[in-house]
Amino acid sequence: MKIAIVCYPTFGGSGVVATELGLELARRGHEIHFITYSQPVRLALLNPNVFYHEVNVPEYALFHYQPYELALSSKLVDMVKLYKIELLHVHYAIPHAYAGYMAKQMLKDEGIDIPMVTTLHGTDITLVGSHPFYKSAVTFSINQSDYVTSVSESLKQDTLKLFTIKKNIEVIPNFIELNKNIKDDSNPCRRSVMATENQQIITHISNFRKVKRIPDVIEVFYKIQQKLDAKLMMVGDGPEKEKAELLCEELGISHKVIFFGNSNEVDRILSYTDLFLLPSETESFGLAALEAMAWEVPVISSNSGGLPEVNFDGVSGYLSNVGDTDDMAEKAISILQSKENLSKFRKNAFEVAKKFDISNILPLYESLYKRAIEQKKS
Ligand code: GMT
Repeated sequence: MKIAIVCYPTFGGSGVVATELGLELARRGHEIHFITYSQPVRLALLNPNVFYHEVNVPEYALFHYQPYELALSSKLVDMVKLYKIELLHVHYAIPHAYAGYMAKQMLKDEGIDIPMVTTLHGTDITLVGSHPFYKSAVTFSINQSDYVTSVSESLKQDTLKLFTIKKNIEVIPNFIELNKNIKDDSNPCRRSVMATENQQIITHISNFRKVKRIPDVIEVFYKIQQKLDAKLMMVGDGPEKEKAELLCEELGISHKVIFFGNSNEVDRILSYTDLFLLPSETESFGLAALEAMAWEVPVISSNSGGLPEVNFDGVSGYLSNVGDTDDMAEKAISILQSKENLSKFRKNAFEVAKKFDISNILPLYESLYKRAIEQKKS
C-alpha cells in the first residue's frame, strides 16, 4: 500500500508513534510518505520505501498567523497525485484531520476519492480539541474521517463524552518494538555516569507540560530518597523544567537529580533504570511508561485516563490517585527496598509490555488500511 502519514515531527508521543508505525510499515514493504513541517526526530530515511516531504509556509507580511493547514492540505493533494498515494493517515486531530479533510475535498474535485484514517492521541481531545475555539472544527473533521482510531479505551470514552461523534471509534493501542532493546555497555552513556553502583535509578520522561505534574515527580523522589539511596533522571524539555530545577534546589536534592533535556539516549537511560514515575493529571495512554516497561522497569503512575490499561496495578507497578505523592512514594519504596520484589515487578512489567509489541499491533493498522482502501474501490 502507498500511505501518507501526517504527524508532529517533534519530541512527543504522537509523533513517535506515527514515525515508528511508518518505519515498520516500510519494513513490511509498504511505501510510506511522511508529510510534515520538519523531519520527524526518529525518522531514519535509509529505507527505499520511506519518503519525507516537507511542508513550507512562506512568510508574508499580511499573515499574522502562518496558514499551516492550507500549506499542508495543498502538499497532501500534490503528493497524493504525484506518488499515487492510496490512503491518508493523520495523527493528532488538530489541525491534521482538518487539513486532511480539505485535501480529500480538493482531490474529490479531481476525481480522486482517497480514504482518511484519523488517530486521536490524547491532548488533541482532552486538552486542546475540546476548547470552544476549536471544538466545531475538531468535531467536524473527526466525523468526516473515513475511519477513526484512539490509542486507548479511555480516550475513546473521553471523545464520545466531549464531542458529538457519529463515527465508530476503533481502539488500537500504542506499541513498542521489544526486540530492539539490547543493553550495550560499550557506549559512553554508562550507568556509572548517572549513579554509583549502590544507588537506585528513578526516571521520568516527558515534555514537561503542566499535565505531567512535574512537581509531583520531584516530591515523590524527595520522599523516596529519604528512605533509600537513589538518583532521579529527568529526561525531556518543556515549560515546567525550570521550575522543577528550582524546586530541587529548594529541597536540597539538586545533587541527586540529573536534567538531561531532550535526549537521544532514552533507551540507554531506561536500560539502567530501576523505577519509572508518571504521576500525570491525565494521560490517554502513557507511551513513556510502556517504553520503560519494555526495558523491564516497573512504573508508579497516577490512575488517570488510559494509564490503567497500560500499567497493571500491583503487577507492572502501582497506580495512585492523582496528586497522592505519599501513596506513590510508599509504593515506590515497597518495590525498591526488596531485591526479590523489584525483580518480580521487573519481570511482570516486561510481560505486560509484550502485549503491546509492534508485531501484535501493526496488523490491526494494516487490516484497517485494507478495509478503508477496499471500501473506496467498491
Ligand atoms: O502531551 C503529551 O504527552 C504529548 C502527546 C503527543 O501527542 O505527543 O501525547 C499523547 O499521545 C501519546 C501517544 O499516543 C500518549 O502516549 C500520551 O499519553 C498522550 N498524552 C496525554 O494524553 C497527556
